[in-house]
Amino acid sequence: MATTAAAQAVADAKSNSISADGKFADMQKDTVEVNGKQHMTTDYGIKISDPDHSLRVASDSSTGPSLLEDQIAREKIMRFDHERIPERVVHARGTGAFGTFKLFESAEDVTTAGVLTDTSRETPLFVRFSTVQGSKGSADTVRDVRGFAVKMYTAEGNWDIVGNNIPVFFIQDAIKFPDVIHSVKPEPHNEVPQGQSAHNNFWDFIYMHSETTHMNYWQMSDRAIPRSYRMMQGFGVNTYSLVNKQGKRHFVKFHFTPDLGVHSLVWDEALKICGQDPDFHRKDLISAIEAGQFPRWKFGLQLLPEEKLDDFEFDPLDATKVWPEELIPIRYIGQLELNRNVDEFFPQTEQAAFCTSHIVPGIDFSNDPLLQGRNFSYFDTQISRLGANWEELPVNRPVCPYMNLANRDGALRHRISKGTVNYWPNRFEANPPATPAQGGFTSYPEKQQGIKARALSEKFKEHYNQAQVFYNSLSEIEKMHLAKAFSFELDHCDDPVVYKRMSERVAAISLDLAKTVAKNVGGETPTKQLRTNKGTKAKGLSQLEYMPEKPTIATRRIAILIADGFDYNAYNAMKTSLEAQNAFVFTIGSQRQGVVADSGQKVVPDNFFSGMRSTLFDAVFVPGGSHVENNLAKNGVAKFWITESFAHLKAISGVNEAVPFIARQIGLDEVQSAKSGDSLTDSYGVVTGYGDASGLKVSNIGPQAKGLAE
Ligand code: HDE
Repeated sequence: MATTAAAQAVADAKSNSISADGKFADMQKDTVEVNGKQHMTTDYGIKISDPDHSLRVASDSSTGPSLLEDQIAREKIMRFDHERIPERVVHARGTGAFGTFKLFESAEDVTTAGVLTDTSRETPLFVRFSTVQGSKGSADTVRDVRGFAVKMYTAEGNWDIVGNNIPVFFIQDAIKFPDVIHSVKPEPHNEVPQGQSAHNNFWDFIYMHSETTHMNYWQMSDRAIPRSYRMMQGFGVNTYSLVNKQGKRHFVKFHFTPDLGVHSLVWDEALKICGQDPDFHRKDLISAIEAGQFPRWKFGLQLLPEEKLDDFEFDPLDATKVWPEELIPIRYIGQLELNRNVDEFFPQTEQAAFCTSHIVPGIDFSNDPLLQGRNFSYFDTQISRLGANWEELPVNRPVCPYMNLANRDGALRHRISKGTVNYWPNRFEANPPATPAQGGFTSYPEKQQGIKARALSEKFKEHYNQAQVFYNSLSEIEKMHLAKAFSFELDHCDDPVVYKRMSERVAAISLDLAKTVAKNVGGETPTKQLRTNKGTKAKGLSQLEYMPEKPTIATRRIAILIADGFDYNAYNAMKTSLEAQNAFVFTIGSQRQGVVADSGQKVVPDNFFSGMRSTLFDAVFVPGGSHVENNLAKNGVAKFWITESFAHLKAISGVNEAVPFIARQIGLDEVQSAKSGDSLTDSYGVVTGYGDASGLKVSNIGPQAKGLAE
């Protein structure tokens, strides 16, 4: 019987019986509706008649002590006492969604993995995005690396790519991971700061470890303050292997490139949003999926034939280095789409658990020393966070058939395995292993030689070249942001040893940058470049290279400011036009009780001026009407909406009476001098005009929205 079941499992896996919503169907087995009319019960099933009072000795005239026999109250409180599981030691703050992976082009020339060769499949998946430093309750928009962890439920087992939105890492050897994380986490004596790398210990670590330089520059760039999870790249970071039918191995790096382009916040916005809406990124993801605006990423491979491993001046197995796209181009073969929000955060996102060591046949590891260490760490951390049977939890279990007669016991085992043996081989030949032909996993037979030593190969010792190329490749605006980021961070360090020698170290990359930073943070102004910088640039490093093919305002948050006496026609025309392009439009009024237009229509705003801030929107529109002079112009908060939007380079638009109002807030000559009857004025992302507003179509705002990343 068991043999037949196992054979069936292999046959099922081979027949690719998993559909795109296969994971959803799988989790339905464990999903219950809580909004129905089913009576409330205890966890052991008895119906509860009074959920509001503990059992106690009581009468009409006195309230006596509670009784120990009250299992109903004790169950409720004790379940509550144990509601939390340990938060992830890093990447504690995050959010996830389900989706699918589609393959457009088979990669059978380099791998046998079904998920990368069978173009008829749609593989269900789960993705969790996260920050690294902060705890579970910290804010979304902090300056930090973002996690981009993907779990694909393939027909041959789960495949996890546990990546980040930055293609390199701080350290080269996994043994340094506790140090780098301790240095960035809140300091041990006072548990400060939260969600920040701007403190002595982190920058001390960076100084002590020049291998962190490259990653540190990415982290100080705009990449570390994304506008949205939907607008950032994902990178596997580590080097894996792909093995084809002939047994030939290619080294590989995995890439996810967002269709919406790569966009960031400006730092002042990011800081303010931390307080104004700490859940900004999670809400952004949830609302886009809810609106059917599914985020998508192209999936690509950088491939390096095994025999070329030594052909570069850097070691391709060093995770502090990128593989330059000029030398190893990205081959895009598939698409990742997120299209279903979780039903419940705790079981589906908090209990989601990833492992770099989860690979499927056709994919293998490399000797990347960081990956080798990660392969131990993730499995171990899941056991301490979720227990031995963590892989049985609905979000973690595979959709393909799985069975291992030896792995049965352990805390909180759910599955009931029938059968009398729990070892292999056994007299029934139950639960036999699979041959490679039957889909059994075999490791790539790599020949290894060397001496046992605590060492890395020579090429790992070079730490600055790629950091210089990264910095050289940024646009002037990105460089300016990076200089400000370094200055902010080092300004928050109060130990002169830390900020003085670190600002000096910047001269290893750029003397100009080092001078700016030293001046801002109180270092000694350096006089010479510590290391020659030849000015070499490379492709794919500046995020401005990742503007979407077609600029779009879909899912961008656009605010329309109104008060009593606003021009209804202009309001309505703009709102309708924006919504037709799938923008998320919010009416922000002087009060939420209702605002009356000049022509008498009443509109109930989504929020009032002080309830929402300009920081939470990508653009703002002000219709004309008497509301401008009677209300907005007298309201400091409304005025600040415009000034602040302008300071954050948002697209701003207004018509008629709104034009001089906008002009006054931003002091822009072109807008100020625009006269009634002039055609559109379009300057610095501010689009204004007079008349019936018919010229103010979304097409005028589109180019401004495109410039938002700046
Ligand atoms: Fe992680 N990392 N990591 N990491 N990592 C964890 O595993 C670790 C590294 C990354 O959404 C932990 O389940 C070591 C690189 C993401 O659940 C832990 C090393 C990259 C997530 C762990 C690294 C990552 C984690 C903590 C150095 C980018 C969140 C909780 C060798 C490629 C996954 C957990 C999620 C989480 C260890 C370095 C990405 C402790 C030892 C490089 C996205 O196991």
